[in-house]
Amino acid sequence: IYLNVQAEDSTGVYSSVLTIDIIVCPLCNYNGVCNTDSVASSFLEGHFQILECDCLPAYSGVYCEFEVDACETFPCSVGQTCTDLTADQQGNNTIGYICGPCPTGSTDVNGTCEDINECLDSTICDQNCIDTYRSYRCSCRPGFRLDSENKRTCNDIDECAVGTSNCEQICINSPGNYTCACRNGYTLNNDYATCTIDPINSGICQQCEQVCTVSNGQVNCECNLGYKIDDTDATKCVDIDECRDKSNQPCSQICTNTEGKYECSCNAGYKLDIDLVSCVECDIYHYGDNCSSTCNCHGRGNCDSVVGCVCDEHW
Ligand SMILES: [Ca+2]
Ligand SMILES: [Ca+2]
Repeated sequence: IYLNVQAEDSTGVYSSVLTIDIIVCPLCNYNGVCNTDSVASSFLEGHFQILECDCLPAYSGVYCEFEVDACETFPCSVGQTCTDLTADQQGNNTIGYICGPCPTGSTDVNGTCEDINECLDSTICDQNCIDTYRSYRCSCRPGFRLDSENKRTCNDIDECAVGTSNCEQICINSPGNYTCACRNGYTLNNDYATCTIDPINSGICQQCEQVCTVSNGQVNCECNLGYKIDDTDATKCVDIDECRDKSNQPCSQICTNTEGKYECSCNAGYKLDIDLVSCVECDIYHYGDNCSSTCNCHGRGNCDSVVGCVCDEHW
């Protein structure tokens, strides 16, 4: 559309043609005002122009026809809810959303949720503290085991009771450790575990297969830890099958008897705990026998502790 003007005087002479520029201010859907300094579209060599809209913060689009979803760009921290304000609620404010409270384990620092280092509180764990994203976990020094109920205190592992000591004759439990000792007539070796008979007794003790105690000149045969006197020959020792009594298993899952000892193992999806008798479930990143395989599901599935990644539908 041109708007041309030409004048004609009384003698019939025409003036030159004057083209009048038309500048249109759009309505901006009542959600903004037109910007007189900025042209959105220009036609007819600039003689017909449509101005751009300056939209209210809650609207976008050339003519402010779209209501902005302020949460679309995920302005809040991970784990925080985002609520998009209505245009009325927002008014002239540039921020059109409200973030919910910071998730557990984080705290608001200048509008973003920052991880809390719970370990700065030295009382939060009994022994060791490991700060993790939005959480923490406690761990224990060698010889201790984390309490499975409160996950905070560390309980001594009784190596003598669970049979994981390497003591030959006598085991004495202590907090975080254990010590070995020997029967009367024996001396503890430099390995602090095995025993050697005193030379004075070695002569009269030859009949005993393992341990020999002498009192009032009377020889008594006994056995090392993990062995018992043979029913048919009181000088001999036989291995105790710790796994045989099904009602009183030393292992929480799988028990394998060995000569003088026994070994515990776990079903797939579990690994042997540091006490060497209990089994703990694999963490969320590991699976399989003894949790030795690592899941890498690329965010498209969950790690099953037995079989590994279980993919989401369509993956
Ligand atoms: Ca101990
Ligand atoms: Ca055994």
